[in-house]
Amino acid sequence: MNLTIKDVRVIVSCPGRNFVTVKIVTESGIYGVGDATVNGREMAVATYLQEHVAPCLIGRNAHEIEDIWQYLYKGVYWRKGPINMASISAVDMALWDIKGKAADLPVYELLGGKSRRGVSVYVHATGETVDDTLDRAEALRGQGFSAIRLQTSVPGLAGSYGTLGDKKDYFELQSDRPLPPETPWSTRKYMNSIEELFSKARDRFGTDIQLLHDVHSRLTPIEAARLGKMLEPYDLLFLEDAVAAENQDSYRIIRDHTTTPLAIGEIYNTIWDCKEMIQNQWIDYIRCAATHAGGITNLRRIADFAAHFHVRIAPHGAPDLSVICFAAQAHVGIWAPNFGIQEFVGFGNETSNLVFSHDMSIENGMIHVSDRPGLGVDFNEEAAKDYPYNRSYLPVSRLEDGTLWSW
Ligand code: EZ4
Ligand code: CO
Repeated sequence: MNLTIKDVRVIVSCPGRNFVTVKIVTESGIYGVGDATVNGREMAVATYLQEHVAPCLIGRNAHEIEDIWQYLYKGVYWRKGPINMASISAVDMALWDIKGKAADLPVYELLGGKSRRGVSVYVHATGETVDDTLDRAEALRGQGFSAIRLQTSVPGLAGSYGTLGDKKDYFELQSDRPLPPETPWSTRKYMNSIEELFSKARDRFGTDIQLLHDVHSRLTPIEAARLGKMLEPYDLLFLEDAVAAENQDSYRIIRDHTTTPLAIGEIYNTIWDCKEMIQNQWIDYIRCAATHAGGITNLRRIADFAAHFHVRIAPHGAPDLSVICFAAQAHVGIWAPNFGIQEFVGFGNETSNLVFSHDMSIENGMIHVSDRPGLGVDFNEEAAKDYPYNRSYLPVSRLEDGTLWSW
């Protein structure tokens, strides 16, 4: 079987949301697909792949996943960075897909086989009011989900993080405006309202259900410490992104004050971004995504490193990651001995399913991973042509006096 790479195609499409997809084709006809989407900066990755990465791959043996990974990481000289790492990630996923197809085995078998029956997920309940949010959570419970992230608009701050606004679902573009939308933030209003959401949730659902919350990096370390203490009685599975952590030491401050479990990692690109917080056991879950943290090869390395420090993986599962990323994470998740939980907002909508096809299914809050060779996801290039790229930005956040804040 001749697995020499003969073509590397980079396709940017918008079947609901923008996705950057890589398709690597070998002489044998076997091809693989990967996800390189960096939400709001898609064309930067596409150009990087097309202009700088693709030429280096033509003629290479697709089996040499590790050497190609090292070549694109060390060989670039500049290392790290979201654009570079998303490009490496997509190439890596596509090569694992090819290796699986060539071996006639699903990727999880190549990683070491299944460690569990399925991949447990948590879903999102978001609403404009506490009651609205809890009604949605109840509906999700009815569908068999038992781990639910709760987000409610902060009273007096329309469109605060986590709510959908006028969107039907997560798979619609979050911004169809010419420039980033601006949303307001007030830590005082948030801190004064957040406890009610969780106390009412426990009153209504009891202690069987697992609850989560995403702070989206809005707090300082000492504020996050106070929030963690405030939410301790409600027994969260984890509190996500309490603080933006370019400075990993911030998590030591939170950890010193609260037993609420902590999670972070969706914007991290390498193990270097989270090394100190993992080895010092300041966090409980590392949330790196296959698309942003170096593909299957590097997600596996992060998982293995974290396992030594009681840190479990809980990969990012946002709608701006394509189903290819989701499948890659499902293969890692069903294998990783220290898998924790997978974020899940659905496999897409009618439009995105025309472009990405897969046979994963969900039952009782657990994903059944595809047994097809490779990743088990396909990308329909013809269908993608009907959905051209549509520039879209993530929102920015400002304090009520106009100061730019973390979104
Ligand atoms: O805001 O993926 O946990 N999920 C999240 C996401 C992120 C987006 C950014 O592109 O925080 O909704
Ligand atoms: Co998040």
